[in-house]
Amino acid sequence: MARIGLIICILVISLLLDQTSSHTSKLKSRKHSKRRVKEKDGDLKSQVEKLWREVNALKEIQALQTVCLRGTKFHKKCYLASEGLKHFHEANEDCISKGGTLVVPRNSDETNALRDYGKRSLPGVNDFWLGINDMATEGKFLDVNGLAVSFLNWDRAQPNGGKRENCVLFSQSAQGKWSDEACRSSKRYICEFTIP
Ligand SMILES: [Ca+2]
Repeated sequence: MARIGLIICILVISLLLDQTSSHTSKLKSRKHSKRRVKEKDGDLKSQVEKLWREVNALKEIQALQTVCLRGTKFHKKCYLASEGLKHFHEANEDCISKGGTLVVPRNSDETNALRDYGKRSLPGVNDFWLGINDMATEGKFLDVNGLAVSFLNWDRAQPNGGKRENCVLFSQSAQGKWSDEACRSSKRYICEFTIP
């Protein structure tokens, strides 16, 4: 009887051990599959993020194409004239919200392109804002990105407004020459968009 008891006891212990080990291996495989699911989730997430980036890049290209079609294209830039009058800051913000900046002619070719486009898109308008100002330091004219402007095209006796006039206008009657003006004046403007 004692032997049978011993055998039963050994059987029970071995059964228990077997169950425990199978439970552990089940847990292990569950952990593995959880990890696999996590990895799959990560892959999907990065794929979705990549697709979003591509969609946004396409949206930007499409927006730029729309701007170039509505406005005009010159070399690696597109120009788009404003609908209404705005203070310098509002005009600047409007251009930024469209993905561009207030226009800055960098040479005489761009000046001529702007004269032509200005006459066509803003008929009867003599002057419009450029993305140039000396708000930070009087007499030191910077573009809207805060960089010094190397091409300067001042009209005779300009700039002459000192601290009262810190923003710059493009003048059609002065053949595209510049003058300084109070930034709070309401003027038409042209936004510039760089083609990547
Ligand atoms: Ca000034």
